[in-house]
Amino acid sequence: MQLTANIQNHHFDHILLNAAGVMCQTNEELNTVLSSSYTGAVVTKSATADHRPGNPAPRYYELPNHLGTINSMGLPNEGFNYYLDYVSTNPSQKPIFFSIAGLSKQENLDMLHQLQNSDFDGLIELNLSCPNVPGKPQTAYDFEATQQILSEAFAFFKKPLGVKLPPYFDIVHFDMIADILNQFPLAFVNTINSIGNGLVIDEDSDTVVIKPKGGFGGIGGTLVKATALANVRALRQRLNADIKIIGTGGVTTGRDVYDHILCGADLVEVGSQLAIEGITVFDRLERELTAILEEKGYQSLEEVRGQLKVL
Ligand code: RRO
Repeated sequence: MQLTANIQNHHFDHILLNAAGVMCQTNEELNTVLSSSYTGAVVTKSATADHRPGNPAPRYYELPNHLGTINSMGLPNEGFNYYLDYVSTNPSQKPIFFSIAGLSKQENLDMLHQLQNSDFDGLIELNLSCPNVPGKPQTAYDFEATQQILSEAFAFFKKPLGVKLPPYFDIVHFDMIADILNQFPLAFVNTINSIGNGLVIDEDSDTVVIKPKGGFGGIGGTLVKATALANVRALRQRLNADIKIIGTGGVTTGRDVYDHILCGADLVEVGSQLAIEGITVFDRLERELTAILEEKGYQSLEEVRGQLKVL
């Protein structure tokens, strides 16, 4: 069974890849994701202009009973130039998503200018949804700021550009963000980032489990699946057909991948479960997905994508 997808002129031989932040900070990690026979691409750790160590540890925690994860990494990354060097020597034929998360609008626009003027021929993901930098709100919860940065970016930026969104929880907010995104020639929308500012408590010690921000952090994994599916579905129903959707959130089984596709995802990213299970997660997920498709008698993903039934 062929499990493929396209975003603009980029072809993906497999629909799975890492979610930004997991297994993608160093060259070695990026190479690991690319070298899997079951990934269609890699996305780099969101870059800031300069190297950042991120927040103090402990800053990542796996909840018991496979519920998911909480993180407040704080945007640790090697700096924009490190990833620009990496992509210029892309060791594989697979597309690369270059993720950026500047600490200001100007920092994002400066990085986009550099990408525009570079030889990079992959896709760019503008992360408007990091929940973990103290004092910096998630841009995409500010509709005016989102419209503004996209207007300024698309005034000069011509390469395939998408945005990474936080989860929305209100139908009016789905309408509002879709109205904004539809004004721009976006290549894709990636939904969802972690659910920001959750709080997890250790039952033995009555303490929080991560240090930054008094224990508040982004929630990922099984806990967020329903929210992720709702966002994929709601945006697929509202966005122009030429804006592709990357579904992220709550993927631990092939059934979860299948559900994202039913809701309209073109590609599916794996974050928490990749951190927990390692690179072989892609092999397992693709096998489980293929088994479901075969059992249901489907020949291709096209027969499933967006075909969720309602009552
Ligand atoms: O580095 C982080 O703390 C982080 C980022 Br940039 C993000 O976009 N999402 C997340 O859960 N953590």
